[in-house]
Formats: sequence, structure tokens, C-alpha cells
Amino acid sequence: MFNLILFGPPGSGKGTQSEKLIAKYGLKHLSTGDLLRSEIAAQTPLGLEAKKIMDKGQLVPDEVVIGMISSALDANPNAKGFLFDGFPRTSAQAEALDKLLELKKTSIAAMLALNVSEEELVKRLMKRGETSGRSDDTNETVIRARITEYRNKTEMVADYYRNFDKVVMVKGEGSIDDIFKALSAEIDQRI
Ligand code: B4P
Repeated sequence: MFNLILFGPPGSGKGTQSEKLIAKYGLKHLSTGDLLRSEIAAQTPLGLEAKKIMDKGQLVPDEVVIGMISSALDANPNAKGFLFDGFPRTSAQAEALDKLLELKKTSIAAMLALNVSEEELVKRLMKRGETSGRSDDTNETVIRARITEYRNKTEMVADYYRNFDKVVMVKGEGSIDDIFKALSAEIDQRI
């Protein structure tokens, strides 16, 4: 199994690049953002609770997202590998992921971390908000709250993987194709 984490702040291109990477490498895409938005669309109790939190730009509780990832791993026993997008976002999530993968006798090969300036992040998310219908993209205050949440709780997750020498920094500004080529080059060295 070959498992990757695509890491970076909100709007750094994780969702955008994930679509291209799963098509190229045949990995199973696990995006906690997408899983939460499906729950919201289906108006489940979990989705209704999550929406209130996401609309404030905050992180959904660890036990909720860890439970979703655990179920998704179990539901895909024959995957040749997973691409984690938007997960883990806290140290507790990172530790839980390691344990879940250990149970499946596998681990994370690398964390690819997209580096993008704050002004570019805000610009991209405001632009997506014009068409996406995502309530967390339409308001600059909420977008900045998401970036603050990232700086306070998520950025440090990279240090966890740095201890195992698994972090690869990739420039996340420029054309989508050039960034994809840079990510692919890093994956090709490790797969
Ligand atoms: P996510 O769904 O993970 O979304 P995101 O961080 O907003 O965006 P992403 O990084 O994937 O977007 P992309 O750059 O591709 O999270 C949403 C919310 O869910 C969180 O705030 C949180 O509340 C909750 N949540 C999710 N996971 C959680 C977890 N593990 N724990 C707790 N809570 C969790 O796209 C941005 C825009 O940029 C797009 O419009 C795209 O077209 C554009 N773009 C991409 N690349 C570009 C480029 N190179 N140049 C110009 N524009 C580009």
C-alpha cells in the first residue's frame, strides 16, 4: 500500500490537486471536507452539527472526523493506497491515523505540503465562493478564521511527520499543471 497526505492551508490546492493525483496514481481519495459536505447535503444529524462549526471557520471535533476516516478505511479493503486530503488537521488526528494504518500493517509514505501566501489563499477562496455555493467561502471574516485555525491547530501537524522525515514542501503558487508536475515528481521518487 502507498499512502500519501496532501497538506496545506485552506485554499492551497489540496482538493484541486487531489483530483489529478488520484487519476494518475489510482489511489483512493479520502477528503474529510468532502465527507462532511456529503453529510450536510444528506442533512444527517452529524452534518447539521458539522455545518454550524464549518460556517464559523472552525474545525469539526477530532472524534467525528477520526470516526469518518476509520469507516472509510474499512470500507476500502482492496485499495492500493490512500490519498488523505484535509486530514489529519490536528496532532490527535495524526496520532489516530498512524494507529489506524498500523492495524492495517501500513503507514504514511510522505506528506506533500503546499506552500501558499495568505493573500493568495484569501483571493482564491473568495473567488471560489462566487460559484461554489459553499457558505464557508463567501465571507472574508470566515475565510480568515479558517486560516487562523490552520495556523493554531494544523500547521504543527507537519512537525509530527518531520520527526519521521516524511515532509516534502512544494510551491503551491503558479499554474495548476506546474504544481501537479512538481507533486508527481516527488511521488515518482517514492512510489
Ligand atoms: P476542506 O474541504 O478540506 O477545504 P479547504 O481547506 O477549504 O480547501 P482546499 O485546500 O481543498 O481547496 P482548494 O485549494 O483545492 O475543509 C473545509 C472545512 O471542513 C474546514 O474549514 C473544517 O471546518 C472542516 N474540516 C475538513 N477536514 C477536517 C478535519 N480533518 N478536522 C476538522 N475539521 C475538518 O481550492 C481552493 C480554490 O483555489 C479553488 O477554487 C481552486 O480552483 C483554486 N485553485 C487551486 N489551485 C490553484 C492555483 N494553482 N492557482 C489559482 N487558483 C487555484
